[in-house]
Amino acid sequence: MRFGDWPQGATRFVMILWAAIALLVAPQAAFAQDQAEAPAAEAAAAEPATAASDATPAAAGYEPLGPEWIKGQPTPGGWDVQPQFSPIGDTASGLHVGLMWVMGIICLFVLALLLWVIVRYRRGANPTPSKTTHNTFIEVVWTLVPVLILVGIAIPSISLLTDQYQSPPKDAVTIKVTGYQWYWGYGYPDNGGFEVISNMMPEDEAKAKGLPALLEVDNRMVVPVDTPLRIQTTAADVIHSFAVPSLWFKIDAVPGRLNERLLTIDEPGIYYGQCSELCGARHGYMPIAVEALPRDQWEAWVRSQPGGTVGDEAEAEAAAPAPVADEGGEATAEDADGTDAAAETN
Ligand SMILES: [Cu+2]
Repeated sequence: MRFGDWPQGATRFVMILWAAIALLVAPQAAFAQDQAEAPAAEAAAAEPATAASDATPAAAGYEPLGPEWIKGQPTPGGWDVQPQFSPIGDTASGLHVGLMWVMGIICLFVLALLLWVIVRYRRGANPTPSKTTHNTFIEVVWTLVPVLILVGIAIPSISLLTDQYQSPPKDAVTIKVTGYQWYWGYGYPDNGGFEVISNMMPEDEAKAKGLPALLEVDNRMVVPVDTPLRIQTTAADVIHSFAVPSLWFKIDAVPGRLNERLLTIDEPGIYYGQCSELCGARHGYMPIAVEALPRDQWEAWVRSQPGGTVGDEAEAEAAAPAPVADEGGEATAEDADGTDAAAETN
């Protein structure tokens, strides 16, 4: 090969490869998007029948949903993000899949270039190496193309970021989540101000009921489905983090502060999460169980709580002091039996 030949060859190779990648990327990204959306759509389509048979009888009173309603939980051997059940989760997991494709294609492209150089320009095949040091066209290409890729990634990333921190609308249902060592409290200030104390269900009991041990709780955080929820988090002792992977939701619970995020759940079901900030000896034993119910069943649940009110009832009773559920006694007793020392070592 003569001096000056290889840059042209290389340029042609790079151009052809980029054209091929451009052709590949567009349909695959669209395919990935479809895949991400398909399960949710199927589940939604299948929903009404199950909802009618299983959950409607409970509308009059309140029955906790059974294991057949579990939708968000880790699976053995799982390596991908959990299926998503919120609008933000759908967008974010779609972006995640798209980015994995971009990363994969770039890695393969660089690997292919590397292998090509190693084979084609080894000493045996190319005894007189070219002395070329600059090629303006290639330099412009390998500067511009990465810039365009990064801009292409930045646009959906930034819009996702702003969507995630959108303020909840005025009519959103407020739930104040308080992290305690080591259990959760769920306050409903718009519905009479009662607080539900949520401790991990003992393993034997959970297994007997067919519910996931270490994730199930005695009292779930019950919320209405398809309704904007204003989730506010705080903590009573140390920093905790309220995280539910299948709802694409994670926010720190910090003592003395109130963090807030909007959450909307697409489908009725049970969604599990865990405290995700190392908070002491029993950090691994303060799971989160979110139970999303159709609006009428959720209202029935609210009315079954001490001081629970719905809509105008809440305004009428706003002046009255709100009673607080006293299930916390058990957890407080746990605190006393020697775990204070552990808390101090955090
Ligand atoms: Cu915690």
